[in-house]
Amino acid sequence: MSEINVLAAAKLSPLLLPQLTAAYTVHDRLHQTDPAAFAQLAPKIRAVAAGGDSKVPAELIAQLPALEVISVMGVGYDGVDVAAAKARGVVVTHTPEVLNDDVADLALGLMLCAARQLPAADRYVRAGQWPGGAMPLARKMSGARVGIVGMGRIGQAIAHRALAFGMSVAYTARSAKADLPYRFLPDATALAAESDFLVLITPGGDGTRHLINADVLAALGKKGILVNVARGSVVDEAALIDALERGVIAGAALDVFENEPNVPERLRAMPHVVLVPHIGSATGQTRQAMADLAFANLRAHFAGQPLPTPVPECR
Ligand code: 8YV
Repeated sequence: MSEINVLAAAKLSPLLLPQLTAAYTVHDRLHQTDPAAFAQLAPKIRAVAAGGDSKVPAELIAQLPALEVISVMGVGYDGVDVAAAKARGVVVTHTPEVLNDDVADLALGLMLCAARQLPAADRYVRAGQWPGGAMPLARKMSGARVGIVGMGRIGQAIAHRALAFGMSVAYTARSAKADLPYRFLPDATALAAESDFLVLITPGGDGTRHLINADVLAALGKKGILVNVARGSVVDEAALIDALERGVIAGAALDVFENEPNVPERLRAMPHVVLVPHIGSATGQTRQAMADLAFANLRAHFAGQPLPTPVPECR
């Protein structure tokens, strides 16, 4: 164990914590559990380890005068105040690429679940309803139109998979990507109007808060299905619940929510909505790769080597 003090900003993955504690002196959520002890120790903390959904606000950064690096085990880092970190010369790292397949796989899985009503079909068999007759007919997914909001690495992995289902792919993003063969639409409303499935995989944070609002859902229309594997904050959840209840859209499949791990009762009550607990990257293989990369960033920093994956703002 070295004398380098690391604050775990949230409950860390069991795939990361042992590596960290073997190399550093780790203080597990001390700022939350023992503020007095934290105040004593804070001047010695040189690194913060966090998860994709952890909060590392400006106030916490300000309490850590010796802080050098924040390592996020996740591709999303909207919980970290990167501007405050940069202003202090603190570098932020994340874990891109290694989870692209898993999140894209889940997106396609959720599309199938929503279109073919797989969770409801499973419940139908278990409840012994089959002998009483067949289930209502579902919706075909192959050949449908998918609109992807966010065409980064994961968006492209989703598009690639959708092509194998014979789907047509369109997208919206901050700007058109000339090297991609998919149709670009200028905003989410225009994209929704031409999509059967609207799949969200754009970063969270202030820039995309409630990007999907009542108007976008109205444009998606009564045959449309919303799939969110991005961040809960991207969707106005109250507007979504209202749209689902009133039949403004056909259905939704959601991996992320505005106030995780709390999912509104009105959403949970709707049988045509598919709900999963933020499992986009949650396979053993991928979480191991993410943990290893989060650790490799810290190790490189303290060895004075180039960081494997700083966030774009810190490159
Ligand atoms: C997990 C994620 O929530 O990578 C992200 O941005 O949302 C997820 O993979 C988390 O980061 C695991 O620590």
